[in-house]
Amino acid sequence: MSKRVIVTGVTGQDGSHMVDYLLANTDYKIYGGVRRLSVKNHVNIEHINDPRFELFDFDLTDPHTIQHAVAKINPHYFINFAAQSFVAGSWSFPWQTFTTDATAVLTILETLRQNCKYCRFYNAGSSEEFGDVQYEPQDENHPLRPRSPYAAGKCAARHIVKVYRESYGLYAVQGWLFNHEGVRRGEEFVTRKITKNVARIKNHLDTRLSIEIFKPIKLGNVDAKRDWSDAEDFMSGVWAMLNQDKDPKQLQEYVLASGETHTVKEFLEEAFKAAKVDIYDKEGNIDPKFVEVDPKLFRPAEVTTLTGDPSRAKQELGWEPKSGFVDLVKKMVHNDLKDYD
Ligand code: NAP
Ligand code: G4F
Repeated sequence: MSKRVIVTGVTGQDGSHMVDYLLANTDYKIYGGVRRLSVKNHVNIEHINDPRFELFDFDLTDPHTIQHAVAKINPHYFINFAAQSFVAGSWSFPWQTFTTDATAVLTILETLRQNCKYCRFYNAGSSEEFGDVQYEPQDENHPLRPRSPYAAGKCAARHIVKVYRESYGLYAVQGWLFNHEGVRRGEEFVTRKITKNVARIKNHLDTRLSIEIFKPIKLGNVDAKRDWSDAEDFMSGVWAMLNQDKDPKQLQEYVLASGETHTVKEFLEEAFKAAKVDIYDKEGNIDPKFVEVDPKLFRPAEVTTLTGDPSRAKQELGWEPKSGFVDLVKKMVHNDLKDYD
């Protein structure tokens, strides 16, 4: 009989890509956890029409849904991509963020320990855990120095995952994934916010009188640096972390990243270039009619720079990202331009 995999967060970016990856690369049955919302948002999984994929009711804030799912499905793998994933929002909803990103992970671990001890568990860790970074690039030995309620929640989850691995021999790991983006990225994250707005401005310039005023893109800290990759490339790395041929107590957790860092401003410039929109004035500066810096979008505490060192994942898992920064920006811009075809 084929194995059973629970994937949570399937309406989001990573969960939906993981379902695609597993359907293409295994013959396993995939159970996707979805919560009830007043407006259904299944756009990222609408394309899937496969009897090996089934949805179930799941909410990280309701322990009964976790216990019920594990009892009913008896999974071989549990991949937890569900979370309050927006760093900026974690200052507005700190309790909800900590409950979903940390306490719920403990609920999953304890449910697996009591009922399904041989299930392999992956929790979605983040480069945000490194936060106020001490050296570049960050590798698996970098200390945890969180700067937001979101990052503190992910650090707490990391500690409890380790405790369950070491105390009970559970196969439980949490990778450090650096920023990964794509055409399913939520519109509040900076990359998608930029590509959506670049497409809007390009359409405006192509279809209306050039003297007509359009709204600029409003951004916060454009000097922040991130290590951006294509989300689709990360799925095989996560799956490899879940399939290490090791005793649980010897398991390794890995950094997945490109090893390259760019400012938000560089992403912005590359995006306008991909749309063939000239944003510079005669002095070579970005014309403020295209971009405005809004102090309201600055965070109470910022992670100013992140660069990952993926060399251990390359050596030990044979994993490396396939596409680069410019290809990622082009892919996202060209996808958002299609809204205006
Ligand atoms: P995302 O697009 O925001 O997806 C988050 C998913 O979690 C959505 O499906 C959301 O469901 C679900 N969710 C939120 N609260 C829930 C709850 N209470 N119960 C059940 N489901 C809930 O995030 P992503 O970019 O795919 O990220 C996936 C995971 O990786 C997250 O844990 C994130 O923190 C982590 N991560 C992401 C990155 C990155 O660059 N993308 C990097 C490092 C770590 P709804 O659709 O119902 O809201
Ligand atoms: O796109 P962001 O909101 O992503 P952030 O905060 O790096 O978090 C993402 O990556 C983490 C991994 O490192 C994940 F754990 C997390 O779940 C999420 O996927 O912001 C990126 C940078 C920040 O420095 C932010 O201050 O862009 C800066 N920024 C500048 N203007 C903006 C904006 N961010 C957003 N969202 N919106 C702006 O207008």
